[in-house]
Amino acid sequence: MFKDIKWTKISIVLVFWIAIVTALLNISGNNHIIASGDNNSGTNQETAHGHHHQHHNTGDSAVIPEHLNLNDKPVPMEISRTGKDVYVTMTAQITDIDIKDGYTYKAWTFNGEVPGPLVVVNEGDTIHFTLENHDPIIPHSMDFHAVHAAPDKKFIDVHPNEDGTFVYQASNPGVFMYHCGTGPALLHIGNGMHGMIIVMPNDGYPTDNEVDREYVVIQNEWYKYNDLEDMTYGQSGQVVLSTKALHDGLPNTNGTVGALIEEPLTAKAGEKVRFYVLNVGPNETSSFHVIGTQFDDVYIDGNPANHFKGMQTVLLPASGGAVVEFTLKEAGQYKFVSHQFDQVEKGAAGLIIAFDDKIPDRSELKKQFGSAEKNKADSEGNNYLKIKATNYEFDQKEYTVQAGEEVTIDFTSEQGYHGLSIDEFNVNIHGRGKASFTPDKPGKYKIYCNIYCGTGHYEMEAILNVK
Ligand SMILES: [Cu+2]
Repeated sequence: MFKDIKWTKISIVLVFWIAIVTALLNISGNNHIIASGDNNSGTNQETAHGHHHQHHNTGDSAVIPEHLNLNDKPVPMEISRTGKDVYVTMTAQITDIDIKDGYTYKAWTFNGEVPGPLVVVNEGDTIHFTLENHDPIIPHSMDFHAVHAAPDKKFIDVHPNEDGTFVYQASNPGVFMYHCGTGPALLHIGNGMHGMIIVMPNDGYPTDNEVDREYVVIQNEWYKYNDLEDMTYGQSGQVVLSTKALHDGLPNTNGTVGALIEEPLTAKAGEKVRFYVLNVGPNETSSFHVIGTQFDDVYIDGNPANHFKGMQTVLLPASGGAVVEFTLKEAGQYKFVSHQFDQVEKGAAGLIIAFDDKIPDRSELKKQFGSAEKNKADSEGNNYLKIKATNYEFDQKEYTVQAGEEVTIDFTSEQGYHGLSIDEFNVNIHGRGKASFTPDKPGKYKIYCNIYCGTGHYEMEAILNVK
């Protein structure tokens, strides 16, 4: 009897201490992840959302450990039609987006694009939508503003490495937003999960016959990386305009600073141009305006019934769309902006150029308007090498440069953690970085990974061919 009590006491004390030690280990484990970005500990695997508050306390951007080395190649959206049934498959994935020079955002995306790919259906279509979730730890979902559906049945979470299919009708025409609705929705939208779906009206727009050219323009804003507190209480860092290709051959950009300045839209003077515009927010309104013209016809939210004439600026609430039509009477360069000019300072400007004669090729325009840095890289030609590494290979087997000229290597590990060495030129980059040198003698030199990176490591080689 006495013995039993003693053992019971000892067990209780033991359980107590185990609990305390476990709790302490958990706390220190979390701090470790947050402070260093180390991914050795799995302590936050099961509660990805619950940890966001802790990330802010560090004041720096927090990549979720399981996302650290993830930069998934964009998986194209699939869309096909059988009669009035449209089958759309999209992928939730983690992909790097260069928001501006030197600021790469490990975005939560639909199909590796931010905004996500443009979806176009017709009024009355039935959408069979499948979401494939390639995010290893966080569930995602799809909320189409274009449909009527019970959110608790049709806009529900798709868990990591699973897919979900939902069926609904696009019964009303318009320019609509779609976004991930998984909580906190602000974080998922702010991190990049948004886009446009156009439901084309069965009877068209009354001005269809007047329109010569049409484009899509989307506004979104960016905050500190993955920072719900900044998204909630702070101010946007960048406000940007982007376009998605509505027809083959049109430009398709991400929402990056200067995207539509460096890759301007084009028209001929005197043509009627239509924009399908949308502001996805997540927080700010947009006051959409084209400098130097007026909107002769506007369809608020893209519904032909909401027909307005002669507007200077169209207010787009967060998740608001419109069809706007205008003419650039004189040849020249016209900027379009959000007339909330603090947003212009943050990037909310694009360019459409009206030409009297032939519209130049896109490549021609890029040369003229592309950023100085990108053009510099182009003009440096073969001696400026952008080398990317994925698991156990460099992106090319051989890189060719000219002898006697300075060579710059700009190296990034796109997948895994790799390095780049060329012994003859004392090049030794780890992970990511640049190195410059001038090879005097023509010849073939070995490029190899200088970090032991896994079982394919010993074959991770390429050749620098100096001619
Ligand atoms: Cu999401």
